[in-house]
Amino acid sequence: MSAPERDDSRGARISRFGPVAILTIVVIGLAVVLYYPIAMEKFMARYSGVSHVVEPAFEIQVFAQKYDWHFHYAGPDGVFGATSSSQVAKDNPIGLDAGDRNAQDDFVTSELVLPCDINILLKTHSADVIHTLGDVHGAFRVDAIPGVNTDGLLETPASPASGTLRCLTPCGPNHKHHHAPFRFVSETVYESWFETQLMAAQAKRPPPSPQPAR
Ligand SMILES: [Cu+2]
Repeated sequence: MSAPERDDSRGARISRFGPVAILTIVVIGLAVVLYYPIAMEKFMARYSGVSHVVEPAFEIQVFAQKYDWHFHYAGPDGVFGATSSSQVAKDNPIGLDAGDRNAQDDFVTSELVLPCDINILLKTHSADVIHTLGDVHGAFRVDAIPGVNTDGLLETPASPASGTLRCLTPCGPNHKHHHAPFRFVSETVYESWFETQLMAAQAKRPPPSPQPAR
């Protein structure tokens, strides 16, 4: 008995491979549709700057000077008080203007403390030479340049962490001592720390001058 003859006509080929071809096209189409937004986001992050992709939750002003780092928090109002080099003093290293209404709830620290799992914009300034705030692994770095305000976006990890941020640009004979501790903490710990800093800053603030008698 001879084997049944294979039908290689065009119609037979279409009916044999047609469903496979359609399925392949559908799968590729779905992959393109699903991956396109991710690919575009990566492209924008790489070539157009992160500000188009990630919105920071809030800002911290970072002040560098040989060989200190100061972190300026805006307080509950979210508005930074004015600073002026003419007001820089030993107990006011960034020259925060105590007379500015927006400065009343601000505080300044030498340790960077932030909540976990959040994006923060670090606006960086230098009072003398170029410094670079960063971690030794190169996962984060932002330059502090005299006369220029530089933005750095810091994404904190999902879990608590602590360590030391260092100056990554040689900035003078004591460059190796130019570093600052950091802590990434839970929201609860951050709120408690924030409250403590606020109260400490209020306690240090001089009492308002008495109103002249009428
Ligand atoms: Cu430095």
